[in-house]
Amino acid sequence: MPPLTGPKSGDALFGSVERVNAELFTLTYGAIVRQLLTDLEEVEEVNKQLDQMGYNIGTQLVDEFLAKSNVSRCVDFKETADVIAKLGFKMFLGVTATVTNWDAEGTSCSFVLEDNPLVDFVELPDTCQGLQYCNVLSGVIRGALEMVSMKTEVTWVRDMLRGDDAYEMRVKLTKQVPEEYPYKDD
Ligand code: MYR
Repeated sequence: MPPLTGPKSGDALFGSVERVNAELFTLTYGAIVRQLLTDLEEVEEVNKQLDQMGYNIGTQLVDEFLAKSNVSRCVDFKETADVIAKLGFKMFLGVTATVTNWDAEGTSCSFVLEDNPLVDFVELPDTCQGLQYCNVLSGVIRGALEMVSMKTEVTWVRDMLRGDDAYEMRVKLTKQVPEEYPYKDD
């Protein structure tokens, strides 16, 4: 039998499979955005749809995240933000984010991404001004956080596709529903 060619170690093979999946995901997302731009008249509508898609994904993703990461419940929003930036982004996007620009109350912060695999191969034509290409990601964060009782508003403040020097997503905690103690004290 001829010797097998290709990656020698399991790790290398796994790495290349992951990379192919990431590329497929990036290209598929690009195709979805393109289709929405064709189907919907207003860019604003496309932005809303991408955010809603992300929200739906986020509400599902959180279970997988909690199961795989083994993180226990965070004590506050700051800790949650760190967990998302370091573990959440890494698990689902393959990169980490920096948490920065906290407000005095500790209820608003930014996630900064220097590298964003979602936009590999993407160039926005001039006709797409106003398109929030990465809205799926902000939707994911909003959806995932809602599943752990945190209502948030998530907006993009920097976007390299629009010429900024990084991607910066602002996350504002608007409501935290306290978890109910499951047993009654009699
Ligand atoms: C807690 O506060 O109890 C922990 C909650 C952690 C929520 C983690 C949500 C994961 C979101 C994944 C982000 C993916 C970005 C692409």
